[in-house]
Amino acid sequence: MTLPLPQGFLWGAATAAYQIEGAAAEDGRGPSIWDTFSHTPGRTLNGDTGDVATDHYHRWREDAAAMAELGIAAYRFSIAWPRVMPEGRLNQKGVDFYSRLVDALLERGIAPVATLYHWDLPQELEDAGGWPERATAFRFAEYASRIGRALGDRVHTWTTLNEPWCSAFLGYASGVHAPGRTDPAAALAAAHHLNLAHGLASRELRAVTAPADGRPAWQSVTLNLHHLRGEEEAVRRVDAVSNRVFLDPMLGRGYPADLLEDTAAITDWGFVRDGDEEIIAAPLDVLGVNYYSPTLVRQWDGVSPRESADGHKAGAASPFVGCEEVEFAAQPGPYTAMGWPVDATGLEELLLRLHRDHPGVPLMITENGAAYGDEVGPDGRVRDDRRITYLRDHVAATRRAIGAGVDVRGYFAWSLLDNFEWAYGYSKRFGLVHVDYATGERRWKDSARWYRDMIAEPDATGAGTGGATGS
Ligand code: PNW
Repeated sequence: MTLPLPQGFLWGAATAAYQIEGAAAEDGRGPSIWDTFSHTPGRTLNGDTGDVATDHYHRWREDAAAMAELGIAAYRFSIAWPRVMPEGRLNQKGVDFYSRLVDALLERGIAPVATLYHWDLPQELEDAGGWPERATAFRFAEYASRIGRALGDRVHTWTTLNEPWCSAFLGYASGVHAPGRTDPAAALAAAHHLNLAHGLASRELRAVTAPADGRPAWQSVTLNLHHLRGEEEAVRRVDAVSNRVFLDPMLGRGYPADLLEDTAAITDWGFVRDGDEEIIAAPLDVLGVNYYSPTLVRQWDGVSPRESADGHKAGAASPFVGCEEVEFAAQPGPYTAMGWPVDATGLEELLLRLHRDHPGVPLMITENGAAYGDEVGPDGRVRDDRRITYLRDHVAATRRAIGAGVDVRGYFAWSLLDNFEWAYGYSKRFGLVHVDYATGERRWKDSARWYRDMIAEPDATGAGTGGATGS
């Protein structure tokens, strides 16, 4: 059985500024929390930093040409706040970089999907308290307004935040991401101020952007929703503090009562002021969903040694605040190089759940992909068959969800290029295109050729049928 794709479905690829650009001190860019964090000994693997990364800041023309060859309809990138507004001033050279990139995309018929915040908070805002501080949300809205005015005649889709869960809970609770703080109450305040920032920025963008082609720009936000399986009470708790803490206020339901109860010992939520929930509920045209793996949870008996399959070391601070009684259980493989289980049915189930819980909200898969230890063979080829299988099965899962009535508008592979994988530095390769970090040289992996062929003929590659189960 072949499942039809909706008209105008966007096949794309995604990246993020700090992971690919480099040029950390060029053309007036200021420091972000990720510059500070990566330059602090012990924070990233091998002390890797984004100082040079893939040098996309200088190689963007070549990268745009590769996108055109892939045949993608849309490119999802992020704008570096500290490049565009260091110390709160507009930096025209920074704006010009993104303006040239957007023009190059449009010339090639590729729709620009721009994310305003993919984790690179200007350092001076962290010095003033960071996301746990309410004022940061208002600084973000100013930035949104300025960049919206500069690019709003050409950008197809605006995404306010990428994965606010990571910003709040990996940044301020477990501390494995910048700024590396371990304060659960601060993490919950950060989550609220990220929500507020999203609402305020959406309002600004709606007011100042108007694509020249007459089509209104889509407003969106991207969440890394945890697809949870396991015991009911454990699922409910983790769902509240990782999914519904963002989903519910953004989609107009306010904060869930069970979340406030579960976290009452950590904070009284006094940082939520009258009117905030209305601002956060700004209209959304499409909800971005990043999916890599499912999560398996159960109640911990309080005695036996806990599994730590959620990626943080035993004894280290957990990002799942208020979930001290939950155990993150190991799942069957195969696994990617991140140690994440490969399970495409999780994506299908997640899409169906969103469709059921929030009918009428269009969805877009803004990231999906896999890291493997790719090597260039003696013949110059990168044979990444496992990535092809991963992508094929997840595209098939997406199409099954569409066939079941879920409104999915696009699918973006993570990532266009191998890049700086945050705390893992350059050790994890997610790209369709291989990058030699010594020379900056790009080389298509087999998966890039597969993705190109799939986009050209979605039904001819095994990704168009209901057959693949992906498990
Ligand atoms: C996402 N977790 O990060 C990001 O949006 C990308 O920048 C990143 O490169 C990609 O996924 C692959 O990791 C995540 O611990 C990092 O649950 C960590 C988690 C989830 C997403």
